[in-house]
Amino acid sequence: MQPITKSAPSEGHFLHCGSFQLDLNHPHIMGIINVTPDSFSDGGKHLAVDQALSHGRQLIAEGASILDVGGESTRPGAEPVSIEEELRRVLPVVEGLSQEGYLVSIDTRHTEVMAAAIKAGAAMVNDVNGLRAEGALEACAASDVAVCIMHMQGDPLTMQIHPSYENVVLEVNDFLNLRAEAALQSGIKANQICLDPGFGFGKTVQHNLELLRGLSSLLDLGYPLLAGLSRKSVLGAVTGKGTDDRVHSSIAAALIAVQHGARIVRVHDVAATHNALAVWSAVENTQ
Ligand code: HH2
Repeated sequence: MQPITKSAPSEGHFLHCGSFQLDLNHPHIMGIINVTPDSFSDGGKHLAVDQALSHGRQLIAEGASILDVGGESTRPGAEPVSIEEELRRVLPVVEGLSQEGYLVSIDTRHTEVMAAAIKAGAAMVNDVNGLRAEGALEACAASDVAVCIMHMQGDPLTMQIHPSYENVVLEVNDFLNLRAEAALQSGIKANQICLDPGFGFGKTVQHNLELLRGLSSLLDLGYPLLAGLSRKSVLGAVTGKGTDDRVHSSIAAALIAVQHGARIVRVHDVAATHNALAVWSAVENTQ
């Protein structure tokens, strides 16, 4: 895997993220920093600012290209937090890690948090709600950050009650297509957009497996794909393991996602994923 560069590329395929260019000829790891008391697998571990900062440095040392900072759990059934509380949790972490020169992504559904995080140095906005909140598209278009547009059926409080689709891959495809179009209309450039099918967000185990199997068909939309399967319940359903015992299945899922076209994988276990992708890259590059 190649490190990210800070200079504009002359050729190739890049995701433009503020002053960073992510080289999409190689898969990248987005390391997760949940500054929350209640995230499903690492809640409470990185609540203090200095803990979150040192976790971020460690994830970079282990091979992450992007640090995804979130202050609101979106696990199924999670209660929303106030904007003030979310800002209080994420802003010092976004600012600190950006100032250290890292590519920081803000994981939020809220326009106010997006705008404040961009001001604090975030180079990517990762929105599980697909930039559908009022003003979200405009807040992102006002800068040159990258955006990750994710599919979710329903909202975190209720999304796992009765997820239903006629054809999950087609419906996710159509949603992402419409949202990417809306992003372009708002002034966000095509080379700033990546798309995510939203594993676990309003999907049954079967829906998640179908989506992973059909992931490469989403490449036809013409944008890089991000996949987040790390430690998710679909892996628990397949292996029978609890959240803390899903590292191996998460590595398998990340590898399958990359094999099926994902260029960014959002993970908790960066070192292990980095090793797995190094093997994948070595095989791909010796063809
Ligand atoms: N999954 C989670 C949060 N943000 N963003 C993207 N783009 N894709 C995902 O699949 C995704 C995401 C949920 O995982 P996590 O952050 O570990 O848990 P929690 O929401 O409980 O904080």
